[in-house]
Amino acid sequence: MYAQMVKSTGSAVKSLHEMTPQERAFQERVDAGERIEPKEWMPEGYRKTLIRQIGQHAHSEIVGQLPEGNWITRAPTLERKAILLAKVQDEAGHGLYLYCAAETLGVSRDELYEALHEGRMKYSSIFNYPTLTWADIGAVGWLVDGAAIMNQVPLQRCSYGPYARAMVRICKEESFHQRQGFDIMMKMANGTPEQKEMAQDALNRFWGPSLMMFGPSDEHSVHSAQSMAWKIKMNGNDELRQKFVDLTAPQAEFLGLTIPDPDLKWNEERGHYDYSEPDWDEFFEVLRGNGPCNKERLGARIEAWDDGAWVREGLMANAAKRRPMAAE
Ligand code: FAQ
Repeated sequence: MYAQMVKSTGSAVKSLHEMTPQERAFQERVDAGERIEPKEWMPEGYRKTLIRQIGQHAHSEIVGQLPEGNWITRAPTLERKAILLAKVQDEAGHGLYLYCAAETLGVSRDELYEALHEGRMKYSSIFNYPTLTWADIGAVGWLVDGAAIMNQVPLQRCSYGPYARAMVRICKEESFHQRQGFDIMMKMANGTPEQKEMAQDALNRFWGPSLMMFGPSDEHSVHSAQSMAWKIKMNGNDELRQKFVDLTAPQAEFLGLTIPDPDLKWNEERGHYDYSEPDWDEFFEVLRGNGPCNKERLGARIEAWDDGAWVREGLMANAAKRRPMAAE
């Protein structure tokens, strides 16, 4: 179903001596840790890779509102409802900063939406899973926001200024999101046996899909090498996945919950947890549009876009009416 909107790269990473003088000067700036700003020269592949990654990131924030929005009307207390509402609004804000960052690269927000709606751009696989119980909202905050932070904290140092700056604010808010999720899990895990069972069930269903958020293993990651050379990505997918497992395993233990992986155990020699790979066939099926909620999620975004047509048309008509007045 998905084909990339823009073919960002496809060839191997060029060494410095294979580059044109302009490309070399650019790479040297990146290597020196300088920030690249919108009006500066950049290789076309760099620009396209950023549009792809920032655009997909923005779409993930917006689509990511849907599984949580599902529970706003059913949150168990007024306080939980207010917190969840604030979190879902934060995600909308994150999407908007990211669309703005993408726009600095010469693509319009409408073009990005169109690519999403036509299946030419992706959003994170995790949002194609349903949130069946209140404990799932805890698991999303704890695991999904936890994985998102692990990936996004290093991006605050990425080479493209507008993306790096957007990440600073986003990361601050994501860490609040992660803590609210963990707090829900604490309540559930220390509640009645039925509540603890719900918490365990949510962990069972969200563990594998959370590991998939980091992308395919390094050997199957098409973009990592070039993106890391350009500091659009600061780490490989497997490195961040391992960090996430190392951080989360003791948290699960603290909650008294069991990560659904019989092979998960501390490896003294490596100084890391050993763990099982998630089901990569399932991951690629979800990417092909065949996850449990792909059609529902995309359908909801398209419906929202169509429902908003009258607002956009009204605003355009008003702007057109005012233009001759402004010229007078
Ligand atoms: N889902 O070569 P790589 C959040 C695609 S924000 C779907 O390794 P790359 C906040 C990839 O696009 C979550 N597609 O790719 C929140 C590529 O396909 P393409 C989003 C995936 O870009 C919380 C192909 O596979 N975060 O959760 C996924 O170097 C709670 C080959 O993969 C970001 O976007 C996936 N999981 O590395 C909101 C962070 N993984 O484009 C609401 C920024 C891979 O060629 C509630 N993005 N693919 O057609 C990144 O760091 C990177 O883009 C990766 C993928 C690491 C996601």
